[in-house]
Amino acid sequence: MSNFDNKVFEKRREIFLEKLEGKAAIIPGANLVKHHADCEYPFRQDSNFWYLTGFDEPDAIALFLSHKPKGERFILFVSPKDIISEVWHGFRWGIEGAEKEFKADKAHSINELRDFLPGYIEGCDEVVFSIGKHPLIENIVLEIFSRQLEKRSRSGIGANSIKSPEIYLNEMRLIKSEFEIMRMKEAVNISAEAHELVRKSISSKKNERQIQGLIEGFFLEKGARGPAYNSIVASGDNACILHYTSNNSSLNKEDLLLVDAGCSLTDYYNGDITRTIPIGGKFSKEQKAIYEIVLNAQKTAIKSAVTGSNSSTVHNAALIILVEGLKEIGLLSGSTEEIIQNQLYKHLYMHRTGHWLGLDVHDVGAYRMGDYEVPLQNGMILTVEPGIYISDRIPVPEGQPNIDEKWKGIGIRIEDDVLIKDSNPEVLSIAALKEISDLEF
Ligand SMILES: [Mn+2]
Repeated sequence: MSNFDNKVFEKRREIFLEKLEGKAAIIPGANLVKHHADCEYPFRQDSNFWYLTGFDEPDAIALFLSHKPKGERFILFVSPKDIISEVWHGFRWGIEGAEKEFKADKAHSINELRDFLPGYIEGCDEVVFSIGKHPLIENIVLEIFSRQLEKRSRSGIGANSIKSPEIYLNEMRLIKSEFEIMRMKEAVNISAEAHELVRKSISSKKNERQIQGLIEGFFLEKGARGPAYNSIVASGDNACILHYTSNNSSLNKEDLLLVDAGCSLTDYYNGDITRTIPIGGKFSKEQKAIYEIVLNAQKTAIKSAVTGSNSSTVHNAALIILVEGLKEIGLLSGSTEEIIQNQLYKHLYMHRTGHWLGLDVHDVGAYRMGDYEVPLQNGMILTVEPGIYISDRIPVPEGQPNIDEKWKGIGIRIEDDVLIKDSNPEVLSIAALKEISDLEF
């Protein structure tokens, strides 16, 4: 038996097929990726493929044939059963399992893709396939498509264009169903508990790597698949490297520790949380000043994450507080409007304030299209993660104050996962404490 509720995937397929309106979609799963020699990275299914099938094996392809009658619309190509292979690499569902357990209307061996694909897509209005993302089968798809184009010029029937599946799937995945919200809460909650564990154990840890071990061990203990992305465990000045992942410096009591980590569940729902805590239990005067600015910016930004608002409004809400706070302590000068307009803060805050979160950590869905801002709607999940990073890596913009040594090496980010819910954004990561009084000991 598969571990996941088939009804969830059936419902999604139904909606997707309805949206396709006569088109045929080819959605490939992920392949194994080589780590070194004959060793591979842990398997990670493609999120779109997972979303529609719940099938967790490499080298599979799903077809969605909205031009065919009911009962002939969902086709799976999978690795066939093979005892020797399974002894070496593990269980496979095979063709029969794909039909019985995963409810494919028909399943085939992946080795037969070239034979069956032309017949399946014949008669569709358009082909739906992501060009440039699936090099192993793109040639096959393009070859079949161009053969049908030739036929079309004689018969007048057949697909004459290839569209991206993102048009249909991003829209679906951006709004989380009740079931998905439940799974996201689980992922975020385990992630938040891991941050609490770090806070409570920090005084006995000597190296960033031990913290990473603690967090990722906790994820596994809780039954998660593992970290959703490379955990960032950055003490002192390392925190000013946004995607720091070497995680191997010793911890100094005078420094802060920035941890950006979240787990991925077995069904791929992800948490993404950042906390910054004083390693020795006390913030210095300068650290506290910066922390207060970032926390204030983050809380204000979360409040603005309401239905009908948009991600730029949330970003700007944070930005205004950050800039005004930095002006107050002499790290920026001039009018707030001008500083924001000319991006004179970018040596201290160089990223956006949040992103969608779901099956992908930077989940699918547009934030804006040209000048049009995508409005926040109930069921969207947005991270809110302002920060300030003070180092001399990026030159101070002309006219802005030089940075006094006492500020350098402070890097702070606070990130929560927020469910959009009318005018009351729900902070899913609330279990990870962030008030100064909670972090000091
Ligand atoms: Mn994030």
